[in-house]
Amino acid sequence: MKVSSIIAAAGLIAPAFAGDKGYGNDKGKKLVTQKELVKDIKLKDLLAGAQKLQDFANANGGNRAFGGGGHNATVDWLYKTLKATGYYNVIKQPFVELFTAATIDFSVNGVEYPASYMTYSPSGNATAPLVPVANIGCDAADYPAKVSGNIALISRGTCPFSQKATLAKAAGAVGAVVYNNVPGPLGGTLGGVGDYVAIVGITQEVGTTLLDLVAAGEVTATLDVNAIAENRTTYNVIAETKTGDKNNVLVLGGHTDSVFAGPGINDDGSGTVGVLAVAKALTKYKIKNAVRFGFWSAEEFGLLGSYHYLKTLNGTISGSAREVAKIRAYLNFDMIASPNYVLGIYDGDGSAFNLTGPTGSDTIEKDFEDFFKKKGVPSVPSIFSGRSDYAAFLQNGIPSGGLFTGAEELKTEEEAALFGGTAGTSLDPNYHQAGDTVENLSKEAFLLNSQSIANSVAKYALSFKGIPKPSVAHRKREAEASRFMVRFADKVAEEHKGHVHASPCGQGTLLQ
Ligand SMILES: *[C@@H]1O[C@H](CO)[C@@H](O)[C@H](O)[C@H]1NC(C)=O
Ligand SMILES: *[C@@H]1O[C@H](CO)[C@@H](O)[C@H](O)[C@H]1NC(C)=O
Ligand SMILES: *[C@@H]1O[C@H](CO)[C@@H](O)[C@H](O)[C@H]1NC(C)=O
Ligand SMILES: *[C@@H]1O[C@H](CO)[C@@H](O)[C@H](O)[C@H]1NC(C)=O
Ligand SMILES: *[C@@H]1O[C@H](CO)[C@@H](O)[C@H](O)[C@H]1NC(C)=O
Ligand SMILES: CC(=O)N[C@H]1CO[C@H](CO)[C@@H](O)[C@@H]1O
Ligand SMILES: [Zn+2]
Repeated sequence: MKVSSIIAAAGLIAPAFAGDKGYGNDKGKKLVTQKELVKDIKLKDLLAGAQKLQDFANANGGNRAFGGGGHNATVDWLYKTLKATGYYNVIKQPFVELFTAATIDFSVNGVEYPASYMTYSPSGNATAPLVPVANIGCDAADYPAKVSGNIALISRGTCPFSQKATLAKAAGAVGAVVYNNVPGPLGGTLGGVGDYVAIVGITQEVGTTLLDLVAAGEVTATLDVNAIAENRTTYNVIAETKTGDKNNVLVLGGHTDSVFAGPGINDDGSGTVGVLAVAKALTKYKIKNAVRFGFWSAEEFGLLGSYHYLKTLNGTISGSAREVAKIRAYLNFDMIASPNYVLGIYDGDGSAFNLTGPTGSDTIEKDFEDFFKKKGVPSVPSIFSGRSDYAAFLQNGIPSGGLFTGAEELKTEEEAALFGGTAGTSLDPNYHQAGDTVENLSKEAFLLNSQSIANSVAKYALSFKGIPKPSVAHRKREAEASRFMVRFADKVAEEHKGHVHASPCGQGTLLQ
């Protein structure tokens, strides 16, 4: 349940600028080649870009969450940088969404424990006994009478956090704490505003500790959630080459916002900067197909910017529309420099996870694979679950792909053998935390992946061979298939537990 986007100005729909055909800003330039565009991507430029984003966060409370100062600075920098090239038509596309964030204090018997905010949770401040809820708290009957006036302790699982927050409130609880059912911290979202009690997430380990304490006698907890909720105007930045065939467009992008908890330099400063570096490098060359860069806002709140863009592109997420049909492929880059990385490629052909992208996604995957093969480095498939900005494109039947180096999931022994790094440790131990800084990027992954972006962009800027141009009817069928498949994504992810690089980059997208 999103707050409706009220500023959808008609003129901002797509950078389809009349009279651009044949605009001569590529006069005297040579046709782009994969080899040259790859060579143009330099680590020092990537690190300088990442430092820029770090500086924006440092100057604005340590984060780049959407609509805040750190994010505004990010958006303005992207806009100015792209505009200054003269090679792109650039727009800032505004939209309004509800932003929430909170500071949290959680202690039990006077001992402080780390707890994560659930997006859209209201404020609340209570000191009261902690009362475990039966089963997994998806049923009103799971909530004992003793919950009333006290703080409910609930296991994660099966039903959405919003259901637990609603049932706890209905049972008279004055706060709710959900413990993870797998190792690691638990942040999530209630999906929208509702009639909720203040609710936070804690690790499985702390959950076990608290259950033991309660079993040993009554314990008193303090849960203080100090939340803000405000409608914020924010922007996607869209830049399209002035030249190239506008009926056959490559779109690529990443999200520009961070979570509130940290600066978000891997998530997704890395994708932002990698894509920007390719955009800058491309300006030296002539191209055949138009290339459009999408820097999406408010991904961490549930992929809001990319969905907004596709809606305004043609009124609805429908898969049938004309502007949408001009987009031949979409490439997504969300977390490409995780410190304990794997080189993940979205499994567009479904060979690993049976979640197959629209026809052409197989070619996109293979093109990324070929790049790494040629470089002599391994790569692994990454589940195509719809948990980053590519989801809106899949739901329009647009062939898609991208790269992902991993979030909170633990590195397996097999992956450590392939990529080095530490087995049993998160691929990004700083995922959605304050430590997601410029110091903690993997330089190797950052450079390799950014070069891999360049390789694919140069290829599709010349030709979409291998990515069929579908009819509108075909797109519609593919869109329906993708929407159908996304419903199984969670189940598939569950079955592949431990081998999936599927995490929502967005805390904002974890609903249960
Ligand atoms: C960020 O930009 C929005 C939209 O222009 C503005 O309303 C808001 O005040 C800005 N936030 C900060 C912290 O400057
Ligand atoms: C919450 O309550 C405690 C004591 O009851 C108080 O010290 C604290 O300031 C309160 N926090 C807020 C945000 O009102
Ligand atoms: C945000 O805007 C929506 C729609 O205009 C409105 O219903 C809601 O009350 C606003 N919320 C806040 C916190 O201002
Ligand atoms: C793959 O998914 C399709 C539905 O999209 C299903 O019909 C098929 O049985 C699945 N195959 C396997 C091996 O799970
Ligand atoms: C780097 O990451 C580690 C965890 O791997 C974290 O403890 C540390 O604070 C981070 N450093 C910086 C400068 O952010
Ligand atoms: C804004 C825009 O491009 N609208 C188009 C959406 O698609 C229909 C056909 O499906 C066109 O008629 C509109 O012009
Ligand atoms: Zn992300």
